[in-house]
Amino acid sequence: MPGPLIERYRERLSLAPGDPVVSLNEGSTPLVEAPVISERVGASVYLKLEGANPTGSFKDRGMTVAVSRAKGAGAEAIICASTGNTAASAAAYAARAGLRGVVIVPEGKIAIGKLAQALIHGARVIQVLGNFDAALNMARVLVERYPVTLVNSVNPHRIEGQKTAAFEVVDVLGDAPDYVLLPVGNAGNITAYWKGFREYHAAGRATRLPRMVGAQAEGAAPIVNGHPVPHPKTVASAIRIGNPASWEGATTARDESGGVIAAVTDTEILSAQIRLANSEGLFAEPASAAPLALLFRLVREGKIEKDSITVVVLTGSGLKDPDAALNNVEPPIELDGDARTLAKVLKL
Ligand code: AN7
Repeated sequence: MPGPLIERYRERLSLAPGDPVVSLNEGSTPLVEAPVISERVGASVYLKLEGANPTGSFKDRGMTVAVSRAKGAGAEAIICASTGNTAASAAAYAARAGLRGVVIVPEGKIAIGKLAQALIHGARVIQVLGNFDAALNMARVLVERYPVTLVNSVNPHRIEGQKTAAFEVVDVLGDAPDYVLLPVGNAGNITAYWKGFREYHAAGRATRLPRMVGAQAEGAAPIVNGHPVPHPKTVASAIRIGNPASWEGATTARDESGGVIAAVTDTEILSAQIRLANSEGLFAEPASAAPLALLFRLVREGKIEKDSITVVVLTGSGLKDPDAALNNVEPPIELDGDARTLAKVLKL
């Protein structure tokens, strides 16, 4: 059984020798073939199921390293600003480490499952009237003056942990794929994947590097537009971010890899979420469907090479945001009758 991510990759991470391992056995997530989508797009598409992490998103990879380091350094409290998943993960790892957890979230703007997670793990949840960007600014100022450790992805240990997803992709496929597609919000993850691929390449574990393809939502696409978005809007609440902290990391990954960062509409995102659920049996949250929507668009535009190997990172579980899914499907059929009525309804 795969154990803590830190035990598998410790020599490539940033921990100090005496740091404890605060872990929920994160990482080692499945890389699943997507036969229906592959057929449709004419490429071999694999899906990295980051929703299979302990708290249901990729954030656990960075959190195990950041919280282990914080604990090793003697911290008593951790804090983050979050659109939801970082909050859920920070709350869980704080609980595991016996640290105080504080999370700042945009009021009314985070998915219900994520809010439930942060609360049940005992974090102090602060809802602010502003958006994510305002919440992050508040957290950054606070940690300059008080003894609290920031565990947003501006904490380099978060990026260190998250780069292990790139290692796993290479470990499973035997080399880097042609394309890696993932959503871009605060831009830590695309920065981390690119770091991971470059490090494995430099160590001779991969013979080549992938093109990094980032998806933003049209109403929250600062990197695509080239300027911050003061009031970001999208159904994909996880990536409703107007001024990403790792902006430069994202454009570096894009430019060095010969990739692209582009925006997709909410309609494309929701339709990709449903296509994924219907055709491959996988339920990802809206932000995670954004790169899939972008893949469909790039294929229509002839921009993905035939027979290429493509990895789409499904960053978070669909169970995080049941409202987004329920708003977008037919309601259940109500039945008042017996098996014969049921057979009729089902047109059997
Ligand atoms: C499911 O939780 O920013 O570009 O505060 O939850 O590294 O920010 C979440 C981001 C993609 C974007 N997919 O990753 C937060 C937060 C999901 C996410 C992203 C997030 P980054």
